[in-house]
Amino acid sequence: MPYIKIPKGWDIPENQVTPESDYMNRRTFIKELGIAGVGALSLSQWSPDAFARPKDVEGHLAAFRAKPLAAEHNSQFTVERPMTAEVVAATYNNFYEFSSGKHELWKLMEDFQTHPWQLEIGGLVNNPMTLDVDDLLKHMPLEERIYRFRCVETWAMVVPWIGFPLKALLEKVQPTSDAKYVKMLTFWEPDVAQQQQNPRLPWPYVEGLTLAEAMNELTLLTVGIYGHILPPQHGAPIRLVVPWKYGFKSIKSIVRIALTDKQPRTFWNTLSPREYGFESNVNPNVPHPRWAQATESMIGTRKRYPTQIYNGYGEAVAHLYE
Ligand SMILES: Nc1nc2c(c(=O)[nH]1)N[C@H]1C(S)=C(S)[C@@H](COP(=O)(O)O)O[C@H]1N2
Ligand SMILES: [Mo]
Repeated sequence: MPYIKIPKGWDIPENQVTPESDYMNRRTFIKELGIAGVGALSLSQWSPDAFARPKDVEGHLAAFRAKPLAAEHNSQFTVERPMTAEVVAATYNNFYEFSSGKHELWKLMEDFQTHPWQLEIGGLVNNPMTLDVDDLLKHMPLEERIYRFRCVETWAMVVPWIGFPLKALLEKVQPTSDAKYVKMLTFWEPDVAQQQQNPRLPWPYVEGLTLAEAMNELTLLTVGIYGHILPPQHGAPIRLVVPWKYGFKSIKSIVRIALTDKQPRTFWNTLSPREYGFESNVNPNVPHPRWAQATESMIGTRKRYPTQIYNGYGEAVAHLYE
């Protein structure tokens, strides 16, 4: 059973290799193992729900549902498409620190410790701080927003996040006038996260936004999903959600936020700059070098929709790029 086995190093079943891991297929994976014939999978071979076992997962989710998070539903953010089923979103994830597979992360990460958790905010700010995430949760006004979410690999979902605008936190630390970018880092614990033992990958996972993007009302620091705290596989205890950009910008399990004057080097951009740009706004007219971006497929139902410019959020963000 691939999802209850903790992969050691490069022990990744071929059927779990997805386009975001093609970098490793081509340049490292084949070399490392001396195997041939691992090509890019075509999108039609993906099966977002092929391995999900609702019976096991129900028990897993019940533990989170038992801890609801109080949050005001913000009806300003609605999506015309059906919401993705919780069990589907919780069993189809991307978290490279633990695996390049998607279906087993919920199981693989069940024991990942996310409390207590410190979040440090510093760099070019007047008022740096280190916060306990549980405290932060109590002090920030939490709201629920239903957002479209679009991975660069063309899968998409519609989920209800709980969080607060990143802007609210940035206002507390007060960026200096030199600050131009917001750099964010995930934990680095190779003893816990197996794939972080691979020195060829530029750990820790880093993402970044321009200060204007980070201050946009849509940019959400997220602590919950489907009415409760985030399960580990969704990036507990605190992750970013930037709904108009491809999913890899939405960095999980953040430990540090730093205001900088230079564009940060980010994880996927370092691995493959041609394929994963720093900006990476969702755009149907700019194909990925290896696949089209004109349409997207909803996980769970596989229903296909045309990709929307800025993932449908142009009204709120297009002005940032004029
Ligand atoms: N630290 C970290 N954050 C990450 C990733 C990752 O591998 N590591 N994957 C990204 C990608 S590619 C996507 S599509 C989303 C997936 O979020 P989900 O599993 O909650 O759907 O997380 C993003 N954040
Ligand atoms: Mo992704």
